[in-house]
Amino acid sequence: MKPENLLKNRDGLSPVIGTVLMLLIVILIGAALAVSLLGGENEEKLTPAPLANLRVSEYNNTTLKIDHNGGDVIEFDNSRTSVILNVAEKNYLLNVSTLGSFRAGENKLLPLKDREGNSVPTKAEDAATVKVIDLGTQKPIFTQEIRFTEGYEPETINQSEPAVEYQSGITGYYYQGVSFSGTAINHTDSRLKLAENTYASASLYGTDIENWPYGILATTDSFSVVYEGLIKIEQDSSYTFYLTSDDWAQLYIDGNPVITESSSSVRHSKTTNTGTLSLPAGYHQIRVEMKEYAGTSILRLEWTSESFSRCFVENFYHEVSSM
Ligand SMILES: [Ca+2]
Ligand SMILES: [Ca+2]
Repeated sequence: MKPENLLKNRDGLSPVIGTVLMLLIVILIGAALAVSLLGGENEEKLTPAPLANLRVSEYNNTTLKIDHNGGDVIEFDNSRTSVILNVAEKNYLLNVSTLGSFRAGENKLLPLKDREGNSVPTKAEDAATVKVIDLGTQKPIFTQEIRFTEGYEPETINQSEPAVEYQSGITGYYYQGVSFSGTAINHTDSRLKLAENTYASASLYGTDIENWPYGILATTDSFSVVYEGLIKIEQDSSYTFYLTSDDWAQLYIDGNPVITESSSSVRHSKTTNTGTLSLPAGYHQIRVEMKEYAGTSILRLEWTSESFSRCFVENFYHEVSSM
């Protein structure tokens, strides 16, 4: 029987269509229930609100300067982020579309204009509240109550606790054995200037001996360390890194290899390898891997750019979440 004939045969078809419809309705209700029960929770897990440490650092009657002091990149786009300015008991939804991506270490000038292009009337001594809201999750990223001071840092009356803070230092994860596995012992250091204090290496090359390896691992042979954190770049420039190690070390920035060894099982005496790359101002992820098999062990990370001569990297930070 052809389908069109089936449809015409009302007596024979009704129960079939009825059953199919019932099944469809049951499936649709089930799917809708599943989405409503699970969807919200999953959505929250998949897309957490961005965490960022923002702060209004300057006011004049046409702009607010906002500093990004750490955390996630915030997309300043009217469809993704709202900035609400409350002043003289009125709320203004500011036009943020000209600002674009806002990353840690940057500052941006936010025009005091609403989305219709009207200037927001403000003056020095006004009390105001600035709220930044993530539209994807409808969660506030940042709130600051301020009193405007013309051309200067406004007085902060109150502000939300920063969701994330950057503290100085890079964290090392120390492992027994050379495979970066097992239980790590953590230690946060201000720079990588390390040499084993047996043999002559410590006195020859200098070392922050309290950081490594004594006092952290029970062994000074057969260990591996991964340092992870952030490096703050003060200005857009080309930077050359010098990574000195015994027996093996590699450097990654923002996940990209900058200095690598030819093989994971290389063992060499004190060797300095270099890598050069351009970095924009702001915070960047940094990772240093090091292995010591036996004998002397050394690790040093230095750098240079057109604006400073070779020295130890000390612009390290690590993220501390208060959520
Ligand atoms: Ca050793
Ligand atoms: Ca060695």
